Amino acid sequence: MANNNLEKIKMNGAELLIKLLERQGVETIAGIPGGANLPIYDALYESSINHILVRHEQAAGFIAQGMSRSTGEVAVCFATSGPGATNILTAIADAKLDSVPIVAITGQVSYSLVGTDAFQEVDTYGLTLPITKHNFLVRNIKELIDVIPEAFEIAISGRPGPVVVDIPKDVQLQTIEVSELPGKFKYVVEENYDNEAIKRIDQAAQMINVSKRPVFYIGGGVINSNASEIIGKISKASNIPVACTLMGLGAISPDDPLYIGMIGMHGARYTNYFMQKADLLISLGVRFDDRATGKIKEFCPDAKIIHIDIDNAEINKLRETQLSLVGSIKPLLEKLTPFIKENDRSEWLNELKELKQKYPFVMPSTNDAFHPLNIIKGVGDILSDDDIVTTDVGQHQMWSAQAYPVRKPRTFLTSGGLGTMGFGLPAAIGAAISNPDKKVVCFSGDGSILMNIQEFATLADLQPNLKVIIFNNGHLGLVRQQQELFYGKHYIASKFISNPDFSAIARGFGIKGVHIKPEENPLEVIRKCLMEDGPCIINVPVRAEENVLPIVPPGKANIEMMGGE
Ligand SMILES: Cc1ncc(C[n+]2csc(CCOP(=O)(O)OP(=O)(O)O)c2C)c(N)n1
Repeated sequence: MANNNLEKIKMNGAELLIKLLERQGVETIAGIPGGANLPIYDALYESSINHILVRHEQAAGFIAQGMSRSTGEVAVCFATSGPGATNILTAIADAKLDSVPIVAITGQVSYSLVGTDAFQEVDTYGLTLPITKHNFLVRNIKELIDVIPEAFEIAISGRPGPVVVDIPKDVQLQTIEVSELPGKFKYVVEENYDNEAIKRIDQAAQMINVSKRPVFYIGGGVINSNASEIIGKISKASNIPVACTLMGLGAISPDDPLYIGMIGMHGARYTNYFMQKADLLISLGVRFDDRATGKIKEFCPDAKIIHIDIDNAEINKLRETQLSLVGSIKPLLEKLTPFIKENDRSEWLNELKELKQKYPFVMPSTNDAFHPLNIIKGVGDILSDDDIVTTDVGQHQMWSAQAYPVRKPRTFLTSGGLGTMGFGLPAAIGAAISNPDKKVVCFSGDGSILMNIQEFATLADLQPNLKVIIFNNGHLGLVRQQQELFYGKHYIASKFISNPDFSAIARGFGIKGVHIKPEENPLEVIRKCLMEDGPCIINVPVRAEENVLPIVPPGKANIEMMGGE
């Protein structure tokens, strides 16, 4: 415990919580008050912490995610007991699957009433057990002093993830006299390797040195461990091409000549074909997710696997590994680099060149100004490398992953593991709050935006520099596409019967709304909106029958992809 020179002062649990959060450096918290967390809000009244009143608790969770994903820091959200807590569950589950460090603090009915079906009581601890990295039900005020810094430590250490702290109302009101409070938790990356680990680092280098056809296969873990730069260096010195998963986008710039794009379900043909020929996969911060690997048995069948990951549980989970290193990726690569020999690998790079020429990623004609791929690429040309893009979930998400030039880590925020419609807008609000000097754009669909559209009100409150571009196809597009391709065109529940006027809705909430007309140039309208400050909702009508291609059919190998030629 660090002495912070406090006189012994008396405070209640809620005041103690807020002091502890201030000491962790928390500047902004999103949430909604209610009966079971009102003492916490009362303590917040005196605090320097800024509060964002959202209109649905799920958005509070995703705002915290947007803050955290864009900065790498732990972010906090609040919800009351019962429905407040259940509303925030989706954002917590989403953070777990994408390894995002957030701390969700929920109010609970008084401890003496827990288990009695009291008003607004749900078992938040039980509900969040399988979807958190860790969770706490705080039983008395003394526990709080240690639980809060511990929650931050758990959220950010090792493989990051969400932590829930459920605080009963009577604990919030209990009093305590304290003179010392814990200081800010600082995450220190372990860099002590035993002889066994050093031997394996050497073996990994040998495997890389003798490989004729190596590929880096990198994911979100690379971004979490800030390892992009060192991967770029090794790749350049030894001519090793780099492929990303959806979560790895931004770890390497698309302008890098050795970058071969996103692999998997919607990867370019040449990327998936090239991966298939690898004799060594240097897998970094990935989890061999089926969207990336396709049919796992047929994924890179001739490749030996080196797997480097912070989470031991990922090793050999889905694919047998020939050599694994468990730890933070960046320091492990720093140890590995001196042993890796320079190599021109000209044959391998020639194969890449040929495949790329023969099976490139095919963009639509530039005359097709309303095609989402052209618009997304065009927005990428307008925005700077540091600006931030978020997506919702559906076709527009995959088009964004294919065409948006993500040049830096933490600038492309998307719900990868859970694939949650409704993620985009609140995540963008969180990113905008943490990065007030950057432009933020959310690519959404007419289905997804309606899942958290109430947050237009939060946009009106905060006036962030945030634009939402809605690709409006009148459908749940990705569902329609699956029905067309894999369910015999049995279109059910994928076409909307009515279609709201999103620009009018935006104006109804007090923010600017723009509807792009067929005779207009969509990118010119968007460019003008992007040059103006403040929030704006831009509705772009797009063709319903457009598909995301290529696509790997469910259960098939990546090289069995359809379309995109
Ligand atoms: C909360 C949630 N419910 C259902 C789904 C299943 N789902 C995946 S994509 C999709 C359609 C998304 O439609 P829209 O947001 O309009 O985007 P589009 O595919 O048309 O670009 C649906 C329903 C989901 N991912 N998340």
